[in-house]
Amino acid sequence: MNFDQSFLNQLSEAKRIVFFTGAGISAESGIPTFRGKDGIWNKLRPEELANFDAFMRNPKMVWEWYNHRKSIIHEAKPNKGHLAIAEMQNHFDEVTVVTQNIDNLHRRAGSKNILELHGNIERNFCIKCKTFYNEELDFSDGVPECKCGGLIRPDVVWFGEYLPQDQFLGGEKAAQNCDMFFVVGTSAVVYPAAGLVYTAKQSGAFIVEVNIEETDVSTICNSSYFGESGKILPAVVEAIKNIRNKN
Ligand code: BV8
Ligand code: ZN
Repeated sequence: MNFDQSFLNQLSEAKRIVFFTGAGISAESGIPTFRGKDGIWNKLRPEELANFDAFMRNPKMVWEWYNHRKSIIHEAKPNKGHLAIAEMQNHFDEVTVVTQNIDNLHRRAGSKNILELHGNIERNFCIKCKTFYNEELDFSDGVPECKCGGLIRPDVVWFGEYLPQDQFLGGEKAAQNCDMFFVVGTSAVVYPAAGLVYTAKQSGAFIVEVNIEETDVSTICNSSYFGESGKILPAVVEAIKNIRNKN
């Protein structure tokens, strides 16, 4: 992998780095992306299913979509990209993962400092009394119900809903205080998450994109590497190891 010199210089100086990730980092684990050239949901727009009105209109259909995705996620394992990000913790003072993914793969790969902007598919809660249900749910009536009679939904952020404030503020703080900000496997079209790339840029971070194709934020990146994150990120780990060994 040929990295440009300005990128390697930044890598050798950087103390605090952020990985802002999207569905693309989990693609090599077999989890389909939403958009992009191989996005499986290209025909079924996520905006139409991942919203509260769709859930109230047809909770069974929305649950079928989430159960299908859950079964894929349960079978999936962290890939070389997730593992490389976790390994960065051995080489930098502070590594923060700010993810739009709901699949838990960063945690399973061993990353410690993770902010989940769009929730987590493993958690569920009652829309009426807000009780959390993290264990097996009873789908015998099609849609799981709470003891209080309210419908249970997945604890993910749907379109039109606010992001969990602590997670988003943590993401903003990390973006404002990092030396390098990696944008990995995201089309960067969903806001306010995508705004973090601009926050990092305005705060003076060196922005690095890793994606199989150009995105809406490519033009503001200092370095862009086009290819699979499962190949590029391990090469970044090798590069930092080489730098550290020489010093
Ligand atoms: C909000 C969680 C305030 C659940 C998701 C008009 C203009 C601008 C904004 C808006 C607008 N109308 C509405 C909005 C706001 C809206 C929004 O941004 N809409 C856009 C789409 C127009 N945002 C919201 O509603 C947000 N909330 O604004 O609150 C508010 C509140 C009340 C009233 C008013 C305002 C909440 C958004 C949260 C949506 N939740 N998911 C679930 O997953 O079921 S969305 C969904 O998109 C994903 O889950 C993910 O979290 C998010 C981003 O997608 P990506 O991760 O980037 O994935 P994508 O498929 O797009 O891209 C994959 C990339 O990987 C591609 O680039 C591909 O090339 C690359 N790739 C593929 N393979 C690889 C790879 N790269 C590297 N290696 C590979 N191997
Ligand atoms: Zn309840």
